[in-house]
Amino acid sequence: MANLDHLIAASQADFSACEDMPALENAKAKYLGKTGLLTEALKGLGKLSAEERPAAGAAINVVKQAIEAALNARREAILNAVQAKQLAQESIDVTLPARAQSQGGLHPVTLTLQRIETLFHSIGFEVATGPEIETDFYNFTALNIPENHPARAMHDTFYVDDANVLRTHTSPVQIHYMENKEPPLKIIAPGRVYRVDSDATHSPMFHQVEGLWVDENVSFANLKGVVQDFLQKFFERDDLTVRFRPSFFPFTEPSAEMDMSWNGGWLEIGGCGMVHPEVFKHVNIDSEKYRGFAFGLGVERLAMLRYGVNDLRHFFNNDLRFLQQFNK
Ligand code: 2U9
Repeated sequence: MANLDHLIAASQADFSACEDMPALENAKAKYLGKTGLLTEALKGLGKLSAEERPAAGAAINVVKQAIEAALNARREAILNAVQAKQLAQESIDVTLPARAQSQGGLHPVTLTLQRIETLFHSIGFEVATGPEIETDFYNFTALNIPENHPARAMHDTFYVDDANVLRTHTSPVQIHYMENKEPPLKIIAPGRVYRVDSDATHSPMFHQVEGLWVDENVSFANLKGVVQDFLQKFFERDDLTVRFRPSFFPFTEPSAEMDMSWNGGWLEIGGCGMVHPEVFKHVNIDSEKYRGFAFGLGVERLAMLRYGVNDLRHFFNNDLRFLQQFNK
C-alpha cells in the first residue's frame, strides 16, 4: 500500500501543473478515471485475502479522498485565476463620457395625419374612427358597391373570412356614423386601409382621409371650397387651385377626380362627389331632405408632396436615417 501514498504527491504535482480546466480534467482522469491509477489499485483488492481486504480498502479510500481534496483545491484556484483575469480585462472606465440618449419622434405619416386633423377641425369637422376589420355590408353593400363590382374581387380585397374584410377605404366609418347620428354631420375619417397591391407607388396598407358633410343645402360648390381651402393651408400656398374631372364612384353621384395645381401643371390628388341616394337609403337618411358631399385623399401622397419624398416605400421601411429627418 506504500506505493499508493506516493500517488497523493504525484497527483498534487500533476494538478499544480494544470493551468486551465480542460488540463485539470485530463489530470483527474489519470487518477480517478475508469482506467485511472487509483481505479486500477481498487481492482487489485480482489487479489487480496478476505482478512487483508478491509484495511487495504480503507487505505485506498484515504488516498482517494486526499486526491479529491487536491483536485478540488486546484479547481478552485484555477477558477479564481480565470475570474481575476476576466475582471482585469473587462474593467469599466467609469470616467468615460456617457453615450448620448437620442429621442424618438413621430412618423411622417402620423405628423401628416395630425396636420390634416388640425386643419379640418379648424373649419368645423369632427374626427371619426372605426374598426379596420369590417363586414362586407359596411365596406361594400352600404356604399352601393354591387356584388359583382371588381373592387370586391380577391385581387383587391384582403378577406379575413367569408364575411369579413380588411377595410379597403375608410368609408365604413361614415356609414357607422350616419347610422348613429342625425344630420347635420361634418366629419373626416382618417386611418389605415388595405388593398392587395404592392409596388413603388402602392402599399398593401396605406392611409386615407375621407371627408363627409351632410346637411340640408350642402352643394358641390361647398365641396370645392373645403378641398381647396384645405390644400392651400396644408401646402401653405395661397395660389394653389383645384380642378375637377368627371369620374365615377358607386357611392357618389355626380363624381369627380380632383387635381391640384403644382409646379405649373396638375397633380391628381383624390376623388369626390355628392353622396349617392342609395347610400343614404342604407343608413335611413332622407335624400329628399338632405344631401352631402364626400371626398377621399391619400395621406402618404400628401406626405410625399409636402416633404419631397420620392418613393412611397420609404414610409414603411423604418430606416432611421429616413425617419430621423422628421424628428426636429
Ligand atoms: C360615404 C359616401 C361617399 C369618399 C370618396 C373618393 C371619392 C376617392 C380615393 C382618393 C385617393 C381613395 O386613397 S385613395 O386611393 N378616394 O376617390 N372617396 S369619393 O366617398 C364617400 C365616402 C363615404 C358614406
